[in-house]
Amino acid sequence: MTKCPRCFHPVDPNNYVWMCVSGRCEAKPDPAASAFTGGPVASGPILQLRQAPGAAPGWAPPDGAACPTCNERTPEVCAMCHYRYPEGWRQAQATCIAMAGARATGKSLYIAVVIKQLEQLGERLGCSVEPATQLTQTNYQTYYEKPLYEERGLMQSTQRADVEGSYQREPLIFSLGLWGGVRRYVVIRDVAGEDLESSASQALHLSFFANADGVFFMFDPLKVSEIRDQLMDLVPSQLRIGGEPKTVLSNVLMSVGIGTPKVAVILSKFDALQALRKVDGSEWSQLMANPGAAYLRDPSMSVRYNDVDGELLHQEVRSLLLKLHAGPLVAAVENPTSGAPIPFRFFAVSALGDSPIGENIHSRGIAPFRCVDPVRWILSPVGVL
Ligand SMILES: Nc1nc2c(ncn2[C@@H]2O[C@H](COP(=O)(O)OP(=O)(O)O)[C@@H](O)[C@H]2O)c(=O)[nH]1
Ligand SMILES: [Mg+2]
Ligand SMILES: [Zn+2]
Repeated sequence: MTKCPRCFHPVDPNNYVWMCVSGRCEAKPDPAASAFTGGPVASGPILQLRQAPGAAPGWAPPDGAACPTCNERTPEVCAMCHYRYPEGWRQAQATCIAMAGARATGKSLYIAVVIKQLEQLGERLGCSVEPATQLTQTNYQTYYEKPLYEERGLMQSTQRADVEGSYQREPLIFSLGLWGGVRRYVVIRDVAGEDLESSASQALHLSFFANADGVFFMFDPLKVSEIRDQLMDLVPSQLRIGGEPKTVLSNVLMSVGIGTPKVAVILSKFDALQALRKVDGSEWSQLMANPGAAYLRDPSMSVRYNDVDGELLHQEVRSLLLKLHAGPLVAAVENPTSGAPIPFRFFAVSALGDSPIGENIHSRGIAPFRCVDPVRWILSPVGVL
């Protein structure tokens, strides 16, 4: 069974909904689509067909429902949020990932870079990783790839979802090719940290967290003043600093509710911690010069996700988080207030590999570190990548 790329609800095998997109029929305000998008949406006529009780096994609706008004063939949409499924979506399998974290923790740059890394990994493994829809291709190019890889600059902060034209309303859908005879996709939903820092985090347009397969929670070490102080003369200070990680994690876990996504707690901007190697005589310089540490190696692009390395890294990052005064955060995933255990793992990544200078990336270019690890951890149970 697969999931809707926008609301992440499982696709119901007994319920089919189509929407007229001919443009010739009157579009009316669509409360369901608006609530799940976070802004006003108008939709063409909507048709629904439910399987009748006692229908024969293998029941399927007639192929290609036609709009009763204009008679045009209508595409299938999600029954919950009216998102138009890509072609053949029901027969495919999608792994759905939701980004989380306070403002400026590095979520959007991570997406920009991890997609490139997944493409490279795909090449190495002989499968192609590519945008599954025209909209994903355009949005990825415009908002992620171009600012970073062409203009060599940083990205704009992600706007709140209720701001007209905020790009994260659209999921990023990437095809991973055929695995075990099934078309596989990975869907990534970016969010604005600002939406997660406030009570807006309970809104319907963020309800996808509950149905996600993976939640990537980013923790920014530069938010820790002790680290910023030590780095002062070593790397340019960053212009944007975000909100309280613990508040955001609580809001995210509240949105997850009774859902059971795997939670990757990711120590981002790891290059900044690695730079502490140069601070003479400090505890951090010793930690960052430890030749045996998994957090100083990067085997992430190897043929298979290495679970043993992943477990080692997990333990090491756990102790780094405790040193970064993130004990409450560690406790929140290890002993969740809901009482229901959360499957979680700690990671360390750097999207850029080096500190940016003002609004530009470093002249040495982009050197990602361990970016694909969390994605491979989420995908490993389905045997993909
Ligand atoms: N040193 C370093 N800084 C980073 C890295 N990734 C992001 N940043 C910094 O963090 C800022 C916010 O990144 P962005 O991805 O827009 O954060 P978002 O608000 O969580 O989406 C960027 O402008 C960079 O200055 C990284 O890998 N290394
Ligand atoms: Mg962002
Ligand atoms: Zn949906």
